[in-house]
Amino acid sequence: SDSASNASSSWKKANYHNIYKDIADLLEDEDYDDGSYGPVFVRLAWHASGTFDKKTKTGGSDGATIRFAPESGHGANAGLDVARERLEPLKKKYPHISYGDLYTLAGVVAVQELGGPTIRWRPGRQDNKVAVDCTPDGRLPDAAQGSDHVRSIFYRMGFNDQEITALAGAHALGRCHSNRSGFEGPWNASPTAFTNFFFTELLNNTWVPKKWNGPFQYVDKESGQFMMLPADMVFRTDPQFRKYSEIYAADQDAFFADFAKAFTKLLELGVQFPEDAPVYEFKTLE
Ligand code: DDH
Repeated sequence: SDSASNASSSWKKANYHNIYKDIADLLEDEDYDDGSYGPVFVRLAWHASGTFDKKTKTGGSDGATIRFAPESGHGANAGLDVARERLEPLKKKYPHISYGDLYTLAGVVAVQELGGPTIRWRPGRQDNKVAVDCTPDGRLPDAAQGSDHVRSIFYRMGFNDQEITALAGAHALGRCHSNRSGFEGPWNASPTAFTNFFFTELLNNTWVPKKWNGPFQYVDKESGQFMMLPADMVFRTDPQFRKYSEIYAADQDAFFADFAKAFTKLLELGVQFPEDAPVYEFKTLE
């Protein structure tokens, strides 16, 4: 129909360079967390995409089902309303961008502006207008579990051990919030900088169980300031994962290159891009 074809080409009318700049302007806020919405934007982009199942070709960022109940209320998505609300004025200002494109682009902007690699990104995701095709709960990883679980979740999306390890390096950014996931604390001392510190902290520290009433997690023995989830620890203890953690801890450029490829793949899982959708490589702001 006419309205369907209008909707499917509306992505052409958005100026993604301008939207990139406007998202970048939303990152800093001295009153929020460690001073940046960047980490929670990256988590939104990942959770919007990481529901993909390659066998049934369901889930992923196409449709932007993460904004609808019941998916928005899944335990793994606790706190992501904060990121969606921060971005909502841009959906009003730029009605031609889809939510799926906006949420994934926000992740790209955050990685780049916080000092990470350039992330290739394409527009053209189509939003579901109503709450259809929400994914079942349980498609995102459970932080309390180990390597078998982590592998089964990411193999379902179509990733291999190298890509899984590279993606896990995003835990250089941000922190756990006891009122969201139940876990608490940042992974390193610079949670608003995209670095390879997830791997250096993971391999160089002595990790001991945190003594508290919350869920089981690790704390670094020396300073007591940094944390690891049980599902993070597999990138140290599992030999196949550890092989890549060692490479990324020693070589930030190798991490950046592999992360950039795996993150683009993640954000594109299951998306039917229009044939004429261009690939953007945005310049960071100065
Ligand atoms: Fe994560 N993550 N994540 N994560 N994640 C949390 C926070 C952040 C797991 C669990 C948690 C990825 C993989 C995994 C980010 C990015 C990515 C929190 C804390 C939990 C729990 C939430 C809260 O309390 O606010 C588990 C388990 C896995 C896994 O691999 C098994 C991946 C692949 C990414 C990615 O972006 C590629 C980011 C960023 C944060 C910090 C959010 C914030 O608000 O700060």
